[in-house]
Amino acid sequence: MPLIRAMCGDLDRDGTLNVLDAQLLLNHVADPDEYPIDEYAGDVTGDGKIDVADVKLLAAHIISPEQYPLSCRQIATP
Ligand SMILES: [Ca+2]
Repeated sequence: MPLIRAMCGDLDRDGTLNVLDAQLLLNHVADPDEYPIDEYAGDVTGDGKIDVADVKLLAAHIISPEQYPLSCRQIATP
């Protein structure tokens, strides 16, 4: 069975990007211990850390995907 990687920005892993994903990311930024997330999916700016910039980009992307593309880092596959 192949390993299924989280989709960039899809924090609730339901296969779509919507406001619930942005809410989860915001919750995580506010309290990382209480709201753990997939770090690959959450770092939508691709700078190696998850902060308010990721929340803003994800929210902008949900509204206008073509204008605000996500750029999660590529992770080397074994
Ligand atoms: Ca980031």
